[in-house]
Amino acid sequence: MTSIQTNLSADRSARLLRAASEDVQRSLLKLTSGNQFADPSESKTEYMIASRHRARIHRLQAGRENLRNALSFSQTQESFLEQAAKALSRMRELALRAMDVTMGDQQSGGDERRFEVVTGNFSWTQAKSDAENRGGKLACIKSAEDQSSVEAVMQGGSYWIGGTDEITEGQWKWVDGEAMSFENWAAGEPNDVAGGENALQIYASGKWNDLPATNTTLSGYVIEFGSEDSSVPAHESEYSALAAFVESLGSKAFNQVSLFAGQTMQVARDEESNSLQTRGIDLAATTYSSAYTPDGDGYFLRGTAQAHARLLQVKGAIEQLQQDRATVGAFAKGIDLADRMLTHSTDLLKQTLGRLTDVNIAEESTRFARDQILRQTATAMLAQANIMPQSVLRLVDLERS
Ligand code: MAN
Ligand code: CA
Repeated sequence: MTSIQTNLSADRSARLLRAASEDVQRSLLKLTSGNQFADPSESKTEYMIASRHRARIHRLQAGRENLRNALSFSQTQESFLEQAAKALSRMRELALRAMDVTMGDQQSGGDERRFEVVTGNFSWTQAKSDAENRGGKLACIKSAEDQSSVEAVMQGGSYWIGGTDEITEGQWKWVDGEAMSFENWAAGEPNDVAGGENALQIYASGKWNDLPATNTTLSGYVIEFGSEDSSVPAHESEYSALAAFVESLGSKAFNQVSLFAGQTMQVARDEESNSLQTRGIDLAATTYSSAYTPDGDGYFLRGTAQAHARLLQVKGAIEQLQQDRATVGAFAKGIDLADRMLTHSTDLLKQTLGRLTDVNIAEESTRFARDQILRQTATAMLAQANIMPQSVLRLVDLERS
């Protein structure tokens, strides 16, 4: 067999083929990854610009996340303040009425207890604050008489009532703090299934069961109005329940951050760490607390003078609340604006990044096709070049033969 030392033509074809194959490879990679810089070394500057853009988009997105949290915070504040506004406006009416009461009304005595059913999907905790929001409380069944009054208003479902042992397991109390003496448990109850049943349910039968306070599948809850003390007039007991409700809002939190403890809020508004700041809302401030704190004997509206003083305090609280709601509203608007600006910047950046990195499919496909043809040609040339010596040999052979 004759060995061929050099074949210049085959060498050149192989080089061409290698180059064309690499181009085809790169085109394919770009087309499948959709990224113009399949290989960082290909275009260092553009690659670096693109990664810087990506990092900035990332930062902007974190900023938007921040703003969105702050927005939820203010929206939660606003929804509680709206409830406070309702309660305070009812408290103003009650204070007015207390100033007005005729001797006859005062002699007609106390605000008799009444039970009613409120239907809806409440957890026990939601039911408790909803009842307070309405100027009542979850029903406290303290006697057989209460038990039949509650059964009389029930409409065949099961409901939450105001008992709980959440503070000390097994020690049942009513929501007004009184220990439970009258009881009407179903057989085997309370059984604290899985250690998680701390709220009181009344079955359609009237019997009681302990249930997880988070359950929202009951028909609703039984609310109690009026006062156990027959000397307490209606406006006094309703005012007292509303006052307790407004006060309780002071301890509300959002993601473990107090909503109304008066601390100033600050949130980054842009990349240069400019920030939006807002004055805190303090529901414990005297402007509010004077409206919801009873006198030394536990009364709010005893006698015309106290009712009059109370009216002024409630008016003060309402004014403060209007200011506070305006503050929250302005803050939320600022956040919304900042969020829109960040979103706009992000969109622009994404477009730029897109232009920079997205494959121009048409261009790349054309290049791909061209490279493929080149490769095929090169392959053909190489094949041709490789058989050349054989043909020469064959000629030689022919000559030999
Ligand atoms: C059953 C009983 C109750 C318990 C509920 C929980 O009815 O075991 O004691 O509270 O299930 O759904
Ligand atoms: Ca139970």
